[in-house]
Amino acid sequence: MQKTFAVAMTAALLLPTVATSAAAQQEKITIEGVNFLDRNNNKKPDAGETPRSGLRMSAVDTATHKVVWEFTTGADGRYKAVLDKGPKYAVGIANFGDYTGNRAEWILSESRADADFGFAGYFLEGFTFVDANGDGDKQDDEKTHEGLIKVTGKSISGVEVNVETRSDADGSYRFDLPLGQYQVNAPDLRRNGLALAKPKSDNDIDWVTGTLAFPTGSDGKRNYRADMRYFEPKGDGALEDTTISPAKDTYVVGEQIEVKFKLLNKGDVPGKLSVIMFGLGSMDAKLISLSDNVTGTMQEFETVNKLLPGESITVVMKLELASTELKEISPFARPFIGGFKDFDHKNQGQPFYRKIKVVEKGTTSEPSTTTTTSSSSATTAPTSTTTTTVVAKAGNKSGLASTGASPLGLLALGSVLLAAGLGAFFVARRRRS
Ligand SMILES: [Ca+2]
Ligand SMILES: [Ca+2]
Ligand SMILES: [Ca+2]
Repeated sequence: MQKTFAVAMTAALLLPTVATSAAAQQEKITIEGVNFLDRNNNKKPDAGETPRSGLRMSAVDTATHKVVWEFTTGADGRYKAVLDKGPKYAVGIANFGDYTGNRAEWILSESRADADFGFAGYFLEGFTFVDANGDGDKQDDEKTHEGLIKVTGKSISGVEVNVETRSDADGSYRFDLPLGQYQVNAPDLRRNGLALAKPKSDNDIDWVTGTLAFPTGSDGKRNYRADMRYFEPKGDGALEDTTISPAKDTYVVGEQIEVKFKLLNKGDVPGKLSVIMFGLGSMDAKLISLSDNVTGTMQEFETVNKLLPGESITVVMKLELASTELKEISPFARPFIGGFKDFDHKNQGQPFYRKIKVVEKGTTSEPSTTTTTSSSSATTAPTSTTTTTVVAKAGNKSGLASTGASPLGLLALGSVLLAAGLGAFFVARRRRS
């Protein structure tokens, strides 16, 4: 800045000298041109290429190094220097800022009308509209929207860039950006019931992230394209195949179980799914682990990633049972996916709810080792004897009658057929009493 200021001061002091020394009949030359953003990089100002305003320009006599003309461009980006014929001049721009130019200066001693400066920036453009027929292009009857397309990032000099625009009536939009690193974000049109359509070509923005980062800094490209086509999705998340392992009729407090189920995207829009564990109170179990494809608590969690249409994941949760109050394991997928309503509410997991029976340790109805081991061997013996007898006789009906099996034996037989362990246990208890 200081240097520029010094140059300007020098120019101011010199100007009167130039003026007085210039004879009235001094022949003049005119150097003029335009400063513009050269989108198509052909070094010529074309229709639609934005003029660059606010540029400080100067003409320097190359022999004397004296500044003989200074100017700052206006909205049209144009300049016009009328100079004495004779010297050779260097006409240039003080500071290109976050741009590069196609040339640093013009060295001229004759008039020139197209002494232009083309600036290089980045150009992002494309179309955004509701692609009702899904063909990838915008037909006249297809609507645009009011959503704002946003670009954020930093220019090479570190200036924060945060700009936004709407599309024109034809669905087109364009950004002129200084050299830098940027990301474009597609408008969020969920409130309008619109989602980004599945990409049909490289022009389409990623429908999962709705963003495009550019440039990478290595591709040498200046023109970027990102089309943002929308459609009305029919979201459908589903939950299936809930299992509890080990599979048992009865579980004991303190026991660990593994609950597994599948989350599926059966709709046409990518999105996260969230799950509520119905019937699982905070005191009913302790969460040992949750598979890393979901995040949240024991009672409520969501997928880490969006699921693509047709994609499914298996969620595994390990629980330590803590209460006999737990009656059902019922994972339920919330009827929303990717922020859109679920089209089919019947497949959120309801058909796969699992009943569960949890009992306190020691009250299990299974043959209890504590009962038998605490009993004397004499008491235990009749249990096994009875069971053995009944089972043996069950195989021979006539034998059963002839040997005169006790009514107790017959009762035991029924119990044995229903639940062998249970029957035997009661028989043993009754005999003892
Ligand atoms: Ca051009
Ligand atoms: Ca279309
Ligand atoms: Ca569903």
